[in-house]
Amino acid sequence: MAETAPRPTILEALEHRVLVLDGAMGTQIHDADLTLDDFDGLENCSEILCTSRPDVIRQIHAGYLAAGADVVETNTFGGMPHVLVEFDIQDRVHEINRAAVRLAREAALEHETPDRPRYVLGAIGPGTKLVTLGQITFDDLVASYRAQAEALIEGGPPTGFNADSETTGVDAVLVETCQDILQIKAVVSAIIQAQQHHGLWNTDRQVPIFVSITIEQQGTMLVGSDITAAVNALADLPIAGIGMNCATGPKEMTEHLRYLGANSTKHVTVYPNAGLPTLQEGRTVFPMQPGPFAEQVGHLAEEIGISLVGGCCGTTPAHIAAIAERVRTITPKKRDVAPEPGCSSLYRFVEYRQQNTTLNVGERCNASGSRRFKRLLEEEDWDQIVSLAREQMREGSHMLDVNVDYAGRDNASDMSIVVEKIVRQVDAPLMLDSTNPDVIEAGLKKAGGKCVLNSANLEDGEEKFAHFCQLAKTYGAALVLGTIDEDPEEAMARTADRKLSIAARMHALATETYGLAEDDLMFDPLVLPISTGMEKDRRSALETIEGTRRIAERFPKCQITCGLSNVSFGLKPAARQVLNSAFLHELVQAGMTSAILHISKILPRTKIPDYQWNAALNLIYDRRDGKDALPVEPPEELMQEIAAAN
Ligand code: THG
Repeated sequence: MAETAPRPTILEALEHRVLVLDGAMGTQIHDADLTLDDFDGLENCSEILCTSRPDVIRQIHAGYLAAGADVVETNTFGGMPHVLVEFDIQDRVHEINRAAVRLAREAALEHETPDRPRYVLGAIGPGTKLVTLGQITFDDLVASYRAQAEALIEGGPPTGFNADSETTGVDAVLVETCQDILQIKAVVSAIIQAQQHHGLWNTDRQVPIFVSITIEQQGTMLVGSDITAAVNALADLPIAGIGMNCATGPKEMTEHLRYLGANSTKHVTVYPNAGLPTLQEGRTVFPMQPGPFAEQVGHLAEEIGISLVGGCCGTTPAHIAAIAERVRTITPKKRDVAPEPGCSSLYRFVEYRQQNTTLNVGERCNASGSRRFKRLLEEEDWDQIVSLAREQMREGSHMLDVNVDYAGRDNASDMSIVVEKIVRQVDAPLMLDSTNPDVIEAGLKKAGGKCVLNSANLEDGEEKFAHFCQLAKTYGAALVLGTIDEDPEEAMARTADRKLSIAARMHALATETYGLAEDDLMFDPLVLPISTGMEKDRRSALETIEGTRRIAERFPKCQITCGLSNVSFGLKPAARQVLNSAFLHELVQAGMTSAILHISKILPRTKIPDYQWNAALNLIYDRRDGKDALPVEPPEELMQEIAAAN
């Protein structure tokens, strides 16, 4: 007997051809002329048809498969508990989702041949409540999606032809029509948890996750995120594909898809509506006919290198047949993508490497770094906190550090509230700053963009370090790594040597053990004040500069940041301004890429008289003898102060 090749997984199939997804479910259900009885009396609950009229759903799948679809989606768009509860059938989540998987699989099996496998995607829609709009919490969303995901993937994907539709799960999950990045992070977490529950995650039967976002006609997702924010915030999540569906036709998606194709290393997918809807005699009509629709979708697939194409609202088996015909001969284009490293606000992408300047992180939303912020926190004056955040962006910050650590208050709750307020009202990526990972996680559950976590170090050993790395991994965040280790004598590295060696140890742990991307690591060589008058602090600035130089040389792909203002604690404001500015200048020469600072208090070299600049450099480089020291003009208040510290 001739041996048949094994059934390729959906990811293997995507390497060889453009796969065709099915079209709209809603229109097909509508055309079936069903009565309220068919819906078990649950008006507009299309998921119930999986159990009340399985014949109808199976027939719709069959129609798309016959038209040439390689992939069909389960009828489970609203099949999660927090949506089904609206029909009072939340206790039937497992039953309904299993029935949906079975129907799609039965139809797929009927059309599957050894040279043309057919795949089932488990559909998970956006639900009816968005985290970013405060309509549901992140944790409640994870719990709800997890229940649905557990049912969809139960049994794992088929391993061969002749799958058992009763006991196997979907080939992949499709999280679709996403309107909120935070919601996507919740669903992805839920699907991972569901796979861990079933023992599928990190095995050869892991179920791939595809995410499809919806960009409204005005050019952003419902909560305001543009494609740059979405691509960046999802880049580090373990998803196989990212794409677009719904809201518009293919033409309106072109620019967003081009960005996706050029900036995402994942598979790109698309299934547009049949054009922009119009109202005809009180009915919504999608105008694009199969021919032009398929031509545009096919053209996009060729140009951009899209792997999976299909149709959303208003598309029919005729549209899918036309697409199948159009893409039959396309071989998937190999895309060579190297995304620019960066993070994002809820709204847009921000590069880590700014042109001609550091990535400036505003330091003032910090309970121990700003008297004003501390007072506003005590007064719970959230509006003024938002104003302070906004002010820093107006001054030229690119990102905001947020630290609410303050004895006697519920720090996790404060972080949650502050981030929730800032994230929507201020277009700023956030650096969540706390020594307590639970406080940071409270912020992550409110921040749709890609955050930077500040910070992990080895002071309390590798377990706590691991906790920070895992948070970064789970939420797709970047991570500041402070050069401190367990050494009881000298925890915080004071020499360039130790700064580099601790950095190297953290780099290995973060990348090899926890799988973080190199360009998302932001080393902090930790500067201590040089203004204490104590001998042991005199070399702090220069060791930090030298440490920066060595870390930058050794890890050129990583970022480097520091809390700039630390260097001058205790000095008068005018002296701090000069010292901080000169120090930043030297750090940048050494390879520093970012700084946590008060940007409006930084002066360019040209705005500071030479003698002041020299006095600052003498202090920074600990030049005390006449030989090395730069010329400094005698007495003046500012000079006296810098000199006094020297
Ligand atoms: N590394 C990393 N994160 C950090 C630090 C660091 N986060 C906190 C801190 N250090 C950086 N942030 C600040 C914020 C404010 C000041 C210094 C560092 C500061 N504030 C004035 C003061 O204390 O005199 C107060 C000004 C006011 O009240 O308005 O100097 O090193 N990774």
